[in-house]
Amino acid sequence: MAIPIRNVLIVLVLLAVLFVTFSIHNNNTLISPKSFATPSVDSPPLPDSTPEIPHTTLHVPPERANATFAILCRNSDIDGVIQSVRSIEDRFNRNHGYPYVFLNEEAFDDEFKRRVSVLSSAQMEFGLIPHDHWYAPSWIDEQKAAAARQKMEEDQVIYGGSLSYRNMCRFNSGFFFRHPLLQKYRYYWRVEPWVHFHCDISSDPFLFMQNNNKSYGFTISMYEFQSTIVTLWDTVKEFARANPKTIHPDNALAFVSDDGGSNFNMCHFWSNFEIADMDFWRGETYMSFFEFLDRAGGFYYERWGDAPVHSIAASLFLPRSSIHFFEEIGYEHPPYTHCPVDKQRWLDGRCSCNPENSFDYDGYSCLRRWDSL
Ligand SMILES: Nc1nc2c(ncn2[C@@H]2O[C@H](COP(=O)(O)OP(=O)(O)OP(=O)(O)O)[C@@H](O)[C@H]2O)c(=O)[nH]1
Ligand SMILES: [Mg+2]
Repeated sequence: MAIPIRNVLIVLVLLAVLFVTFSIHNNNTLISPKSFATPSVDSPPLPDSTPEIPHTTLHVPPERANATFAILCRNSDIDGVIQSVRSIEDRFNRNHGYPYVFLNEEAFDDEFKRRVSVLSSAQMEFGLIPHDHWYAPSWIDEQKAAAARQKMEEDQVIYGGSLSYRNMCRFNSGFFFRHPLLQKYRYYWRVEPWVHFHCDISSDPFLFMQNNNKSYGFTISMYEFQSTIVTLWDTVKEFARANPKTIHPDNALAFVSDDGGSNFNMCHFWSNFEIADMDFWRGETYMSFFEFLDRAGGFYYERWGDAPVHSIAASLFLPRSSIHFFEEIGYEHPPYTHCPVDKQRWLDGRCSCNPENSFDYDGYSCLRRWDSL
């Protein structure tokens, strides 16, 4: 008996409907929420299945010194400050979270604060320098100071004609550690715009200072321009004669003088990098030394730098053992770089500097003298 074509078609349509219904059911099973909740062992991890571990749990080590970064700068230094903060964060502070204090004799603008704050989750404070901590004191004869600036400018002494540079050197010599925002800290790490930290800093230099009784740490040393500190050493000697007890018996005088103190050999620690104990600057000895120098007027009548002032003080008033050379910290303040020369250190620190270009034993460096103490 022949099957009518119409019946065949009806059967085919029924089969097609059954097939489609079955497929939809299966697909629904595949995309069911249950399948999402229990991925098979072999499934790649889903993006939102990774548990959130708080940043702080991962990175902040248990111990931290009472310390901060200290950055003196202007609003116009923003690009250099960003580059320096990025560098120290990458190589050290992202694992530690030490705070920052930015200081300026003019208020930091919102743009500066906004662009700097985004660089680190560490606390950042922005401070205004009190007027009298920045500008020349009343006993400075401005006419005499202006004449000195003009003469030094004519003689092409670096920053010789600049008043703001002098304010900065005096502030760094005697005032930054008295700023209200720095009062709560003991140790500071000075950072300037446009510096580079070239190696991973795996152990905490602040804790090193604290646990080893170090008061002053440096990476680069060099000779000062004689024309900027003509009467500085005579003034230092006057202070030392009047206050002989301030000179430490185990001092590092030989770093700054080759003849037992008659003359300054111009060696100093390059103070754009400093990790130091502010209790030393705040103490009676250094405060009276700074007041003595300040009264003599050389910050304005010459161009005394904070580097020779700090270095002479550290070399005379501290035991040599409390001054530390941070060999492992690759550091560049253009045009000079200290790069670890020890091969293992350089490798372990994943350093981006070339040890062959390290300033350490350059003819203009004072590190050889330091080594021979
Ligand atoms: N707020 C403020 N900061 C200053 C001023 N002059 C210099 N500074 C800061 O003081 C520090 C030293 O100044 P620099 O201009 O870097 O001096 P330098 O390192 O001797 O010279 P450079 O080779 O130009 O870097 C830096 O942190 C500057 O940002 C100023 O007039 N106001
Ligand atoms: Mg600088």
